[in-house]
Amino acid sequence: MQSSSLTDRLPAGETPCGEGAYCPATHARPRHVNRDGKIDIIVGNVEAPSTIYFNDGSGRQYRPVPLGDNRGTAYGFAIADLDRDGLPDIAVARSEAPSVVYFADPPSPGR
Ligand SMILES: [Ca+2]
Repeated sequence: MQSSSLTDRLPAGETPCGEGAYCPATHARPRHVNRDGKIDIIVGNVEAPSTIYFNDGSGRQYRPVPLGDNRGTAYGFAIADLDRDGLPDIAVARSEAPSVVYFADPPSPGR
């Protein structure tokens, strides 16, 4: 019996987006999402939350953090400090769902 990882079983160009399921990725961009100086990766999906992969600094380990809901298709991202609070915000362009902006929360005391 031959075994394979979930990624090995996916069609070319697809990425896993949930346990026991996959969704097509529509957009992947290296970006500075937080301000740690390390390049992170943000991936848009079809009918699944977009995911930010935070770089641990090695460039080989990334911590996935889902972003938003599972509606529509995310096809573009812009990262900028839109509200001028000094923290990066993320705008997500989507089809078949409203586009959204996620404003970064300032760190709470103790974080
Ligand atoms: Ca901001």
